[in-house]
Amino acid sequence: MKLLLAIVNNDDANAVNSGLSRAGFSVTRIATTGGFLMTGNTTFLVGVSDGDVDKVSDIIRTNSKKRVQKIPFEWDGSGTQPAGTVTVGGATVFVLNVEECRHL
Ligand code: 2BA
Repeated sequence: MKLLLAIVNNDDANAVNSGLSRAGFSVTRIATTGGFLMTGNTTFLVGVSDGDVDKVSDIIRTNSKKRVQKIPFEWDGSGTQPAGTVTVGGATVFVLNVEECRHL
């Protein structure tokens, strides 16, 4: 079994939630905050069998967009995109091994 921690843009969260629920996956969503932009995002916890990891990833990918956002503070980082901006998303997904899941 795996636990997916998926960090998603708030603007995509309802679409991701609906996509996962319609496909029969149980999800928990947590209101979180990105440490760099210091703005809200949504983290989904999704416990699934090993064989469903790709299916869940596909649903998250399909419903998550890339966005260019302004950095709300002075930043001297270099890059190929407009100064003072970063590309956020689609989604950042961590896949963790789960020893056991108990519904008590
Ligand atoms: P934030 O921390 O607010 O980061 C927003 C975007 O800013 C990131 O987009 C990335 O493009 C850029 N960024 C983040 N840290 C940076 C840094 N130290 N220097 C330069 N640019 C930086 P994403 O990579 O798509 O990440 C979106 C959100 O996902 C992040 O929001 C954070 O909440 C989470 N995240 C991403 N990678 C993570 C990681 N390795 N560990 C924990 N959370 C992560």
